[in-house]
Amino acid sequence: MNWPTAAGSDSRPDPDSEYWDERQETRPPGERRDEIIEKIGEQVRYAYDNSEFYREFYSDVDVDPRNITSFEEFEQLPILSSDDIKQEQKEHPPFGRFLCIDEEDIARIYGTSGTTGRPKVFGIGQDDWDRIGEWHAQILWSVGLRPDDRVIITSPFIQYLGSWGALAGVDHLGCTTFPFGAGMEGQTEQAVEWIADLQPDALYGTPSYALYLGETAEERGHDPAEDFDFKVMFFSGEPGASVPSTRRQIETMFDCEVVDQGSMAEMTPWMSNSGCRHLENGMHVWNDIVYTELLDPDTEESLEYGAEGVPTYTHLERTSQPMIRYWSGDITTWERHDETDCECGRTYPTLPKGIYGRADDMLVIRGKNIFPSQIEDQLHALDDYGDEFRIVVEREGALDSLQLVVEVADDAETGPDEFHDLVRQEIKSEVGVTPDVTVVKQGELDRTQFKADRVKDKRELAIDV
Ligand code: 8LE
Repeated sequence: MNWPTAAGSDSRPDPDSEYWDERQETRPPGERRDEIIEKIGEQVRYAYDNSEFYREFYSDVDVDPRNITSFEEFEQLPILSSDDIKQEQKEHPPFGRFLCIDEEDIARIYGTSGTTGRPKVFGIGQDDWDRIGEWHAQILWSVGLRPDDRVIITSPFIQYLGSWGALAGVDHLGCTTFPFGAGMEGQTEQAVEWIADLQPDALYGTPSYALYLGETAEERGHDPAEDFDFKVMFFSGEPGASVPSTRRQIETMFDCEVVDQGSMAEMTPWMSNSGCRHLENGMHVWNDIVYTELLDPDTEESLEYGAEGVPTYTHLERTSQPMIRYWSGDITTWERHDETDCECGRTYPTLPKGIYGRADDMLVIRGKNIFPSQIEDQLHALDDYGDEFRIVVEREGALDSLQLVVEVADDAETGPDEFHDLVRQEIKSEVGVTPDVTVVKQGELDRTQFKADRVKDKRELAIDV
């Protein structure tokens, strides 16, 4: 087998074709697994031969990292965590000894975009970047994009790999790209006018930004459905596009298809989790592009279809900074392709509810496990919801309290008291804990131009909301 595959092909299918590569996308899963394990073998051997980090990391394993031939052997390799990356990059700055190419051969440097702690650094070689563009183009084809489409990218062009990864795919597919960005003062108002003038066919961003954009458009007298006329919006970065009521709200507000995508920046090509134009909700797992396991959060054992666990990712053709068995810390469930009600005919597993949270975002309040995305789902389903909320968790004596600050819509038909009681009741029936609810006017809470940050857990942090 040729490993890695040659990058740089410009060939594209016929625009009427459903598939970029029909054989690859629709083959029997068993056949695909044979290819995946071969690629895993090559990837692990390559990392072992070229990275001092992996040689050290695998020094105690009972299998030969230069000759992995089965999934059973592969599953004996240790799990790599985000802390391992941070520690390694601290000790061997800036890239860590994951880097398997010479520093001078790095074509692009990206990083994590968080504001606290040492950022993680990603060095990507040109071949890897070219392959990322091709894979993203292939996946965007399944989303319904075609070369004659015009696509606006409305997430920040910072170190964030979401924007750049989307751009790489859209460029490779041959669309007209409009890398607009986000995050500057006044940029959302400008985005509204640019979109109304230029009429892009598709938009990429975060779901919370889409709602903010739609709200801003309405404030400026536009109807986003009529005046923008998007065919499809594709999202990554946070839950939302697979939170049923949020998804419906975006679909209705913009009258277009919504597609959820995204794994993690480390795992770029991060579009390897992606909905397609036929999927009702959730994402297919393109596991011959990035191999994905679902592991038990406690035992790290591999889980069957139907179970809930942590997606753990392995690059299959990465020469610059490969990640092998990388623990995402996210929570999801998965199912076999033929259990999914999707007409597309692809034979990948599916995450029917998307990624609904990070294990460390899960709030445990009075013994109940609560994901912020569950609360989001309930609120978006209320007609008079004003589109933004905050969660505050506090310890009062021995008991934890769940406090919600919720906006009521300007044109609400219910009064604030009635809305308050409705929110209390709906949330209690969903999560089993009665929240203290504060109702505020629409627009009172800050909107995000990037990823929403809606939770303050004051049990751990003594900070003001
Ligand atoms: C639910 C995938 C990308 C580049 O958009 C991104 O956000 O990468 P990043 O900044 O490394 O953040 C990764 C984390 O964002 C994931 O671990 C997960 O918690 C969250 N995330 C990304 N996409 C989704 C998501 N959560 N649904 C998604 N579609």
